[in-house]
Formats: sequence, C-alpha cells, structure tokens
Amino acid sequence: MPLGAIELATPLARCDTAPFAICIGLCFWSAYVCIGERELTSRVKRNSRKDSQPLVGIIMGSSSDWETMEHAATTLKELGVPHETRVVSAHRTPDLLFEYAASAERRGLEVIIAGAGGAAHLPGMTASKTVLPVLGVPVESKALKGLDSLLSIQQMPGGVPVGTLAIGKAGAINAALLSAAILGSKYAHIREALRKFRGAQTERVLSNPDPSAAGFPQKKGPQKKRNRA
Ligand code: RP5
Repeated sequence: MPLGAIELATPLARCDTAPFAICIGLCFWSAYVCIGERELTSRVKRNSRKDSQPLVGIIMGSSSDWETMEHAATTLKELGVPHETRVVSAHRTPDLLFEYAASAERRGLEVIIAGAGGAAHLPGMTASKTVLPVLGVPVESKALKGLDSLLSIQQMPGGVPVGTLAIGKAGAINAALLSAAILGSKYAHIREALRKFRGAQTERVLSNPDPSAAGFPQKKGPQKKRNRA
C-alpha cells in the first residue's frame, strides 16, 4: 500500500472503531448494572424475609404451656430464626386450630412446633391440616407427669406423622434445634447458626470437665427441698 493511502486509512479506521468500541462498552456497562440490580433486589428480598417473615410457628394448647414452650422460642431467637407464638387449643378453639394449620403454608411458615399436655391432640390435628413438618412437644401434665401427653402426641396412625420430642423443656429446646436443622437445608445462615450453637455447647462441656470444681452449677432439686423443710 502506498504511504499516502496508509496515512489516509489510519484516521478513517480510528473513526470506524471508536463508535463500535463505545457501543460494546455501553453493552457491558448496562449488563453489569442490570445483573447488579437484580442481585441487589433478590438480596433485599432475602433479607427482608429473614428479618420479618416467621418461618416457624410455635403453638400451644394453653397459656399454661408457655413455661415449657418459651424454651423453644428462646432457642429459635438464639439461632436467629424468625418465629411466631400463639395459643391455639385443639379442644377449646378447634376452628382457630383448623384455620391456623390450613393457612400456615400460605403465610410462609415452613415448620410448626406444637406443644400440648394431657389429651394432647393439638400436634396431630395440626398435622392433619397441613403438609408442613409438625414437631410435637409433650408438656408435663400434673396427673401423669407428661406420659399422657407423650403417648397422645407420639402414637399417630400411619399416614399423618408428628415428629415427637421429649417431655417438657428438653423437648421444647430440641424442637427448636430440629426446626433449625430442617430449615438449614434451605437457609445457609440458619445451618451455620446451628453449627455455631453445637460448637459452643461442645466447648462448654470440654472446658468444664470436673463437676466437683468450684463454681459448677448445683442441682436445684435438693436445694428446694431443704428450703421447704
Ligand atoms: C392442654 O391442656 C394444654 O395443652 C395444657 O397443657 C393442658 C391444661 O390446660 P389448662 O387447663 O392449664 O389451660 O390442652
């Protein structure tokens, strides 16, 4: 190519590629903004759900069950699991129970913890109206020390399961931990909170190996009896 032609072609080539480069740049920029915005929107949605939307419903047959069931609420709070608490009685407010269980899934609940004592129909009847996992906590009854509650909740006919936990406080705590384990397969932050909880628990046991060491918590039972005498 003659020298003059090269001199002429260079500015022309510059003129052609500049708009093209600007165009490509704009495309990349708008794609970046678009993806970033979408990611931000879904993160905001995830966070607002985490902060405000209850994932676990804690229900109980009577306000007298709260002494036991508050341990489920406290444990969920410690794990950062959003939850709600309600008194819903299978015998005294059956319509409310049906409405609660039937609407639970629609309202965004993913697990229900149901505590009841005596002829404890609440967990089983709740399970009959929803396909959400229902965890039953047998509340300790005065007459039979919760054995009635345990059998009422546990002995479900095949087809409608209730995951039954231990009687009383231990059952309430474990119902919360099991809820977190269920939710943990979907929500990574809940799985990590559970892992941290378990790690801290192990650490507490390992760092207090000698029960006779000073400052180790004393059993409450005998102390109470001594006070009464
Ligand atoms: C059950 O009857 C409740 O779950 C509670 O454990 C038990 C006694 O209820 P209250 O008489 O104390 O209200 O339905």
